[in-house]
Amino acid sequence: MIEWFAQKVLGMPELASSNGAAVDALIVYVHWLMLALFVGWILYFAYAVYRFSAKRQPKADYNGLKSSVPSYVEFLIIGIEAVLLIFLAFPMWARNVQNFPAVADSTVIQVVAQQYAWNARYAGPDGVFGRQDMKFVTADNVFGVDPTDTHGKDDIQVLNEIHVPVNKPVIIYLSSKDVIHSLKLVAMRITQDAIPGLRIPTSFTPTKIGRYQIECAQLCGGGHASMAGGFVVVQSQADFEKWLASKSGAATSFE
Ligand SMILES: [Cu+2]
Repeated sequence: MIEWFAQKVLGMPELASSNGAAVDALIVYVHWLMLALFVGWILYFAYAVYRFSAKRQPKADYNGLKSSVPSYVEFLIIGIEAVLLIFLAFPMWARNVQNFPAVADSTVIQVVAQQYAWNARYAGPDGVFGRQDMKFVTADNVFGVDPTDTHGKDDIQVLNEIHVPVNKPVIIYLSSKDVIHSLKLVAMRITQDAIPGLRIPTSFTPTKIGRYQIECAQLCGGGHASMAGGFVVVQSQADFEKWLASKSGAATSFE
């Protein structure tokens, strides 16, 4: 019912992650509340037009309404909003934080946003990212990888196309090279700001093979819209490994 309403009535975009169902459910509940309020207000409006027409109330009454029903209704609405916030929104966020996947069970990717593209980096065959430091950051080396560290030699770096295997948690460590960007994966129901100087973890578990657009959700400059040229490609484990192997050694242009 919730899924049907989200897709057919609200026209929500395709959902392709296991973590996204809770997001959609919350959006649906909020819409149901708004629908109830809309109907309630329309009914009240019709009642007021009828009850307080010039024919029925030729003379204004300075005392106004004495009923306390409107106050009860207000408190009821506040109560429903509090329930949505305290029992749905807060626990949803708490689950996201508490159930953050373990690095060992996940596809771990570093993403650095820049004007106007998405850089992504994988640890490569050895499973260890090269050592990084701010002082190594250059236009070519946006991840600041230490060129002398052997762990970094096999790291895989790609632009604007992030591949992940299906049904396995993905951890993205997100940062920015220049200004504030925001990684928005609509199909995964993920939005996370990318902030220079911070490395912020975010995670999702893709459930459907496909190619999904990445958008930048913070106005970041003249080419902001072109950041929608990024894609997350969800593949079978075998296809993902094939892709990763094809990129091996193509990583570090700064060496
Ligand atoms: Cu941006």
